[in-house]
Amino acid sequence: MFQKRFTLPLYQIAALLFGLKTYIMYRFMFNISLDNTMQEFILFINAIVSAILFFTLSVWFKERRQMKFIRYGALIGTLILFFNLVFYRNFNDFITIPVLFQGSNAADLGSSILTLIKWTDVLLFTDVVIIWYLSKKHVQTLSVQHLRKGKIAATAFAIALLAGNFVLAEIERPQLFQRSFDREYLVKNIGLFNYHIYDAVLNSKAQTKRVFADGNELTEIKDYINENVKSNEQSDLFGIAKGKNVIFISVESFQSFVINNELYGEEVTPFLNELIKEDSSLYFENFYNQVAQGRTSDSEFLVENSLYPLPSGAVFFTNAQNEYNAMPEILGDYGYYSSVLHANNKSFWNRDIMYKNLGYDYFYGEEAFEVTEENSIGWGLKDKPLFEQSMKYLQSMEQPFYTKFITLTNHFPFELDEEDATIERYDSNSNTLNNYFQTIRYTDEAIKQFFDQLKASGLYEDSIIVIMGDHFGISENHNQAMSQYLGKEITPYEQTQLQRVPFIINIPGYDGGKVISDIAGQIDVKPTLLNLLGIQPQNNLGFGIDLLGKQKEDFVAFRNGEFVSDDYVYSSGTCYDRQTGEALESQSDVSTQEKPSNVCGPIKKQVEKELSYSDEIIYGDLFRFYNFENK
Ligand code: GP9
Ligand code: MN
Repeated sequence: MFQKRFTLPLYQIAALLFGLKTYIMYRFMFNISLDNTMQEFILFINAIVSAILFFTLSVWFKERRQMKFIRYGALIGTLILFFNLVFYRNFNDFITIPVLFQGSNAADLGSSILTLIKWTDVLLFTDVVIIWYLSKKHVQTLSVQHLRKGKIAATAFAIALLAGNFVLAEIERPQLFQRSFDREYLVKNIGLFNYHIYDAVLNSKAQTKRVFADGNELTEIKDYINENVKSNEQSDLFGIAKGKNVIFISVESFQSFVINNELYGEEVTPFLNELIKEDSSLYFENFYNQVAQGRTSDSEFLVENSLYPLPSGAVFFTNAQNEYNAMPEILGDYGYYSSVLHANNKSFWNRDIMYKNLGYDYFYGEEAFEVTEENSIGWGLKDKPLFEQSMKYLQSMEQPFYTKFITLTNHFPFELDEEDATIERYDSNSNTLNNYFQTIRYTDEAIKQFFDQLKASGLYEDSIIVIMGDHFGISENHNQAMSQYLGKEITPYEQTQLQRVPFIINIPGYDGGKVISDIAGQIDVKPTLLNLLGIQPQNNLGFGIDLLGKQKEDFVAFRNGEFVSDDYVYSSGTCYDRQTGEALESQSDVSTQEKPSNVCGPIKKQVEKELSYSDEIIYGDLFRFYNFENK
């Protein structure tokens, strides 16, 4: 019936049928958000390209095996799509390998699985039936037998297509592979099958490092911490907030340079400027963010664990299965109910998985909020409605609670509706910086409004409110505009100073408020908060200090090995005097210099040691060998 010269070979038919089906599923059965035509295009081609690559591999087999490869390939591929679809209908997320082995998730699915399958799902197997039939009945006409050259050419062509797909993906979402971001982004850009391969590689890398660790390393690390980091003297404020709720607000891209600063004669953040002056507030003016590629998620990791994030990739993705002894877990042992309120896709930064592992009781993600065209901008729900809509959750929450808000409006590219703008735009060559003042002013107002609501609801008196910037919003690319605004040149020293983010602890009823100038970092948040709450786990392991206690560790380390110490700032290979900003010495590697003037060298060595200890803990999943006693 089939004339060889009129028909495509089966592997090409299969690639087209299967590729189109995959695209149709992405588009109409999964709920993948597409923001522009480029994304739409990438979604379409990644479906087709993956199918072409896979089915092209069949040309390496002889006739019968070729047919077998194609029909089983189509069947298994369809089953993978189908399982993902069922999983997606329940969790609104794609399957990841660790999740498959996580009892709770599978059990969740087990009971509801029948309600998640629709009878129309049978149609998903239409192409499999066609391919199966053709592969059995038309072996001769539909198989191909290329010479070696032909096989190589066909495979090379398919690989070139895949490379083209990856290039487009990288253009659409720079650093997609290094930073991982979100499963939806990965699927959207490289397709479900490539995503599964990527996920498998990421996991096996983490697993290999884990397998060779045995916990002996911990003794050395513990000694280091006792000797160099922790101080044993308790702060005067120990327990001052005992039993209070903790409301932690992680403010997106909030940098300290706007605090107590003006734009065209107007305060940028009037509410927060007032708040830090209050007797009930502690404000740390030299508090630095310490994040790496995992951005917001890295800042969360630092805060919850007092461990450093990883040098590459987001630890929320790479080591979400580790054993931790995070703040929500510790607070849980003291009767706290913990939750996160963040109106974004739950799987962003792998939060849905990581939060459970950190001990969070509940995550109010995007679907917990009413998000409309009118009340959202840029990345999603605006900060004012976020807080407004959260009040009902806070009011019905079991107390004491530990609750983390993550704001969104002040996120790059800092978009804001005209009617929400209450300060002028800046005028420079950087639109990013120009917009920034308006969005951070908006967030300042949102926090003010939230404080009013907390007071009106009676929750304020029973809580402490912590406000922290997660990381910078204005990158080095905008240094010219930044230098225009600040009225000074942005040297590497200033660049480091720009890594300061606000850290405010407001303790209603307390009247010893002050501005604290000691250097501090996100790594110090956990011990500081726990001490205020009167909690001091005996054998806690972390690299931060209680900022209100007798200090020990005297530097703030950045992930790239740079640091700020009491006296020096080490940035871009140069050692600066911290007070004057004057360069002290400049050489590519200060640690190799033995001269007495080499003041940054010894600190740099210790910073590197500390970072590598933290990495050892994470890569080796060392806490699984450690017995934490939180009470
Ligand atoms: C997304 C938000 C922003 O949920 O936390 O993440 P970022 O891009 O800042 O890391
Ligand atoms: Mn962020």
